[in-house]
Amino acid sequence: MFLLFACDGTEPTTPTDIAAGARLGDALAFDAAGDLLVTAPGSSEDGVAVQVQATASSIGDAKATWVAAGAGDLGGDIAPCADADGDGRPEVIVGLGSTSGRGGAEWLPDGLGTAPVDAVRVDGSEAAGGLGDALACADVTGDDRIDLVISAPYADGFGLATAAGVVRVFTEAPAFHAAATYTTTFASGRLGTRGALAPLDLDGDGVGDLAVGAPGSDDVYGVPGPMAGSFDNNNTGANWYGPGLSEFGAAVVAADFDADGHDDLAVGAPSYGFEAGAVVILQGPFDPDVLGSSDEGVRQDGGAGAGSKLAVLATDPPALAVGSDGRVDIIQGPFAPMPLAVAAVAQVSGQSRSFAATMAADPFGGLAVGDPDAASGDAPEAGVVRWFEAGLLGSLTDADASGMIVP
Ligand SMILES: [Ca+2]
Ligand SMILES: [Ca+2]
Ligand SMILES: [Ca+2]
Ligand SMILES: [Ca+2]
Repeated sequence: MFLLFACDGTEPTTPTDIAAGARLGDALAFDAAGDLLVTAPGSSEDGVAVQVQATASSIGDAKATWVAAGAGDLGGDIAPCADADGDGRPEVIVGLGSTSGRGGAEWLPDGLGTAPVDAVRVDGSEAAGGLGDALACADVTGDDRIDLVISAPYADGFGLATAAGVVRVFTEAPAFHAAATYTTTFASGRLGTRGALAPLDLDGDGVGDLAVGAPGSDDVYGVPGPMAGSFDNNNTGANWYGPGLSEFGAAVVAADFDADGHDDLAVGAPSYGFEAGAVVILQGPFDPDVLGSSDEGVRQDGGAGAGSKLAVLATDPPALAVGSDGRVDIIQGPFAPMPLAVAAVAQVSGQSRSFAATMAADPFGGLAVGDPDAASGDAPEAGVVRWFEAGLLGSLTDADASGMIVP
């Protein structure tokens, strides 16, 4: 049973089976139409992904459900694809089993809820590599066609860099062939860990690029497009580094925070400064070969673990949701002209430490917050997703959510 509590207090019910023990909200994303994509791995042999209808003022019915048979440890990311195959209809890509093995991903040409007869499956090639932990759909090959960007943060890099992490690019839907592979030379870098893969235009040349965090080595890399072939941090790209053991790069998002027409970067560093946590905002456009440090950005310190997750709120100007252990800080500019102090405009506290383990911003200025380890009702550890509509201000708790999704 799957219950959705709408803003107006009604409790619509839809016949979706998500068993106790699932981790509802393990991955969240909004599609371009504003609907919420949610995964619930771990309930049984099957993992479940659901598309929930959302508008600016309500979150309501489940529109579509997709069952990953035999993938109870679904465990990967979920992301909308605008239209990679050019047929005018949006798609979805879902990560499979990234937390427990080789991982993989499935591209669903008609989104969730349809028989995946034409689905394209990419399997991880490396034991415990975790392919699918982070996903993005963006053109990074420079041919104006959307590519699949899939990370395997525990895969070995070229040579002997154990668990350096690898980002793979697949191009030309629906056939999809491997077009590019990017890795680092630092063992245990965990390049492309969940939430640390951001398409953007680094240098403002109109060609799509990537920003990728490697929190195990406290690095963020800017990878310039067009991407092709196999390469690593030593032979191309920008590099920003944080203080040692800061986990700089645990989360990376891109947006034009200062409204100057160029993409900027926000980087989470949840162990910055004796584990207080911080977020650093770096102002674009960027030299595609720059080597810089976190000191070049605007830094906002936070509570324990701050910056473990980030989301960009679709407000004008964009605000930033900074996830911590059990809390979200909403910080807002003016970010222009940088550097100016950043002010927190809202703080939302949860009762569970896993509150804000995942976050996704809707297109209307609101925020969905995943709490995948929370108990809900009589279903222990089944997970909860809370949705906060636009206009977050002041000191709030998880009880102030405008809508809630529970198994
Ligand atoms: Ca399509
Ligand atoms: Ca492309
Ligand atoms: Ca570019
Ligand atoms: Ca900017």
